[in-house]
Amino acid sequence: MSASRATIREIVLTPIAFRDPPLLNAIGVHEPWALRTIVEIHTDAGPLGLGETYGDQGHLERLRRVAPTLVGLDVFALNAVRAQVARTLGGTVGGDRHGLTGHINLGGTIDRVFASFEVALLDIQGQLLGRPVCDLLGGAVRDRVAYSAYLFYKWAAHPGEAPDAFGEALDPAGIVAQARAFIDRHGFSAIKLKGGVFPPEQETAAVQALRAAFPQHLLRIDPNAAWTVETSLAVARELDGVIEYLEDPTPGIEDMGRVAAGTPIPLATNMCVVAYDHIAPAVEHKAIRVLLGDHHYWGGLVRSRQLALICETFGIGMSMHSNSHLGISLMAMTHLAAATPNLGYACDTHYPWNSADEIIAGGALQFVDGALPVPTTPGLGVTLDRDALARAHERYLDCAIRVRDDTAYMQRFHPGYSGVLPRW
Ligand code: GKR
Ligand code: MG
Repeated sequence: MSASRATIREIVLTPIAFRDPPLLNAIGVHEPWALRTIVEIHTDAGPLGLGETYGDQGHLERLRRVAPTLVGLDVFALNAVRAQVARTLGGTVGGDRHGLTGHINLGGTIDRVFASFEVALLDIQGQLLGRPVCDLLGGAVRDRVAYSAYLFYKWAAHPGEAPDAFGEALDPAGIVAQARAFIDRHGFSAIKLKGGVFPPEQETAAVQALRAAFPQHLLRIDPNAAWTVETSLAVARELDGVIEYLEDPTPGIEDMGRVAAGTPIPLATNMCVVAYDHIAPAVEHKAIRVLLGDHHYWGGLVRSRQLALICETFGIGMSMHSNSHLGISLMAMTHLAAATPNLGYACDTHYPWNSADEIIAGGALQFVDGALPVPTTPGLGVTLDRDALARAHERYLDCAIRVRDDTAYMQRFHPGYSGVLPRW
C-alpha cells in the first residue's frame, strides 16, 4: 500500500461536557455545561484523525447513523463521503434549538454532519502527506491568526453555585473590567460585545465605555437580532465611527438590507446567511458586507474556502463565528483562517470561557498577543489527552443536559422570560 493511501476503518464518537459560565445572550443564558462531540477516525494505514462538532442529541444521532456507513471509504474521497452523508440522512433536516445560527435547511444539515467528519479526514490526509492541514487548503497566507476578546454580560455564578473566576458583568464597568482581564491575559486587539441582553442604550453605553478604555482596539457588537430596523438604525447612528462592524442587529435578510441602506457601518452576520442558498438573496438585498463563516456548519474546511471565494466575488468580507468549543475546533479554525486570504477581521472564539476543561494533550492552547501561531506539523497538529477525554465523557453522562436550551434555563429563574426576537 502506498504511504499516502488509507481507508476508514472505524469512527468513534464521544459526546463530552465541559464547564460554561452563565453567559447572557438575546435568548437566555448558557447552562453550566456545554456539549460537544469528539470524532476519531481510525484508518487501516495507521493515522488517526480528530474532529470536534456539536453535542446536541439530534446532531449526535445523525452522526451515529452516518458513521458506520463511511467505513471502507478512501480518506481522500471527500466528495464520496459527502454523497454518503446525504444518502444516509435521506432528507432529514435538523439544527440548533437556540436558533442563533439561523434556521437550518436540508443542505445545512448535510453540511453540519459532513463537516464533523471532513476535519478528521483532512487531519489524516495531512499526516499521510506530512503537511499541515492549511497546506491542503491552499497554503497559509499568514503565520498567526488573530482572535477577538469575546465579551459577554454574565452573572457572577450559576444559581446555587459559588462565583466563577470570571466575575459578574452586568453594566459598562463590568464589561470594561472583563475586557481588561481578557486583554491582559490573552493580548487581544479586537473586542466583540455580545449584546441583545439589556436595552440598547445600556449596551451602546458599554461600547462607548470600551472605546474610552481601549482607544486603539477594534470594536464590534452583536445583539443576535434583538433589535427592530428602527432601533438598529438609531444604534448605528450612535456607533458610527466607533465600531468596525455591526453584527446581526435585526432578523432576516430583507430587514438587514433596510438597516444596511441607512448606515455606513458594515453589517455582518452569522444568522441570516448560514447556508449557500442564502447568499443570492443577501447579495440582492445588499444585506451584509461581512460574513462570519464557521466550518462546523458551512460544510467543513474545503467548502469554507469555497465560501470565501464566493464572498470575495460579491465584495463581502470574511470574519469567523464561534460557539462554545475546545481545542480541536480552535485548531481547525486556525488552519482555515491561515489559508483564507480575504479573512479581514480577528476571528471570534469562545475558547477562553471553556479552555479549563481542554481534552487535547498539553492542555489549553495559549494565545500570544491575541493570536495563535499557525501549526506547521502534519495534520491538525493536536492529539488527545485520553484521561481528560474520559473525564469529559463522564461529565456528559452525569449532566442531564442533552440539548442546548438557553431560553429554558433562563426561564427556570425568570419564569416570565421570553426569547422572542426582536425585543427592542
Ligand atoms: O454562545 O451565546 C452564545 C452566542 O450568542 C452564540 O450562540 C452565537 O451563535 O456567538 C454566536 C454569535 O456570534 O451569534
Ligand atoms: Mg453573531
